[in-house]
Amino acid sequence: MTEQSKFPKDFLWGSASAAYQVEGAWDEDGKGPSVWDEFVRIPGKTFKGTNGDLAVDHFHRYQEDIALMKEQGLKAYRFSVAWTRIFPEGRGEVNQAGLDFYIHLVDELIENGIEPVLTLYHWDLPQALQEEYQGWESRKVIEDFVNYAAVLFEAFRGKVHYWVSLNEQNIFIQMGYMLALHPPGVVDQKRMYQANHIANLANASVINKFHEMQMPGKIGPSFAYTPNYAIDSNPENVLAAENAEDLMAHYWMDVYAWGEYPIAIMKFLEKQGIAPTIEDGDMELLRSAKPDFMGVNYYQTATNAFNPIDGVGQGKMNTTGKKGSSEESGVPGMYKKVANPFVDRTNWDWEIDPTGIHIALRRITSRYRLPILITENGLGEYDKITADNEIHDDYRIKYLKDHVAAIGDAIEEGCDVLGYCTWSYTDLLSWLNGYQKRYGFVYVDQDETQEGSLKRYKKDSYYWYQRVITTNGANL
Ligand code: BGP
Repeated sequence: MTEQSKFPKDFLWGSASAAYQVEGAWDEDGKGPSVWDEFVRIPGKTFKGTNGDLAVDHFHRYQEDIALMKEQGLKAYRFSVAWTRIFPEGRGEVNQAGLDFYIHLVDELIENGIEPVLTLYHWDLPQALQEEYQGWESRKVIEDFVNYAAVLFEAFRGKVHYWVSLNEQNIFIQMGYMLALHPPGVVDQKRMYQANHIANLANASVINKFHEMQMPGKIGPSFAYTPNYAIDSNPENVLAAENAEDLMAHYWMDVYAWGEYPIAIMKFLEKQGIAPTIEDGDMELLRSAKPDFMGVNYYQTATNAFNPIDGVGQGKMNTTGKKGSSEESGVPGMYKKVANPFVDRTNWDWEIDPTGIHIALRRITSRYRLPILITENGLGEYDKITADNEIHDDYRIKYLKDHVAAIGDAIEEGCDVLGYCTWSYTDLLSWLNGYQKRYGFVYVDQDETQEGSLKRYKKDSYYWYQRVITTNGANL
């Protein structure tokens, strides 16, 4: 028996990627180097030294990939533009050959009835801007980012209706300036909060530019939201969860939606001398920018407990896929992360919690009253290809099915969800985890040797999503 669909008629059933993770062709057609092109060459930074020089060669195979999307019935494809294809040095003359790649990509999507969702920035900052003025640490980046975005706005006016400003600012800033796991590989919280403030100003400026240019369509940031729970009802643990939610979520989403930093967190940062310097006019700018939706990348929840001022700090992440290898982690005086006894974990120790996306959608709806575009959700796992070139990823189907069901429930309760992009469409390069952590509907023969045939194979989840799309989510 087919159930009734809980999803709106024009719901965007989509899937996502990012330039550096799929394109390859890292120096073709005049493309300049990005900070990732440099960072991956530092020994020990990525799993088995993988890089995106070739990735899954989407740059040369986008037509084949789009044909697979079309056959599957995909309604939307989220991709990012590599800034250094448009401006090899970050600014100056437009590199027409680089822009042409995206013009062809967008045209091909539209011809195949797929709505393009364009991410302006998915972490591949021009290396030239990093060298010239330290990238996100200088206010000069604001003008360069707006200028770059405006070129894309004009090029795709009327063709692209959904735009993502910054992808996971919370991740690239924290990984880049606190954990040194992403470029520029810095460990300095003062610099981190300053760079983050400047990224907020850049995000607000781009959103304002989009609206000033009267672009037809919608723009918003994509936030990596990990809803926080308390381990139990011990008030100290509940307060720790509140701290985590304020420090790790509201510190970004409140700025996007309202142009305000959470009060308790600003006090906390000021006490430690690491609060950002806020200049005249900054808060007015942040308040003036109104995103049309909140983009949400949801993978997991976090469970928290009390952490004393001399308690645990940052622990090591699991980037090897060896279950249980991640270390305890927290912010002294605020919270520490503990294992949730009620959920399962992936081999990379990410907690699997479909109810968490329901909670995420409810919280965002109640707090910000904004439409939500789910810009990423998915399961990174080892996949095995059989002798007949089949991939039986029933674990991924289960993960996605449970999350889609939870989204349906949130929609029924009144959350305005515009669409759902799984991460990812094809298998691709995971920044720190190489190729063995796979996410796609489409298996790509590529691995850490980076010598795979690059052939594409449909996984079982490909056919599952095809059915979901055909029934508009009624048949999961
Ligand atoms: C998000 C990023 C993606 C993607 C995904 C999966 O944070 O926006 O680019 O990589 O997470 O993460 P990972 O590759 O670390 O498993």
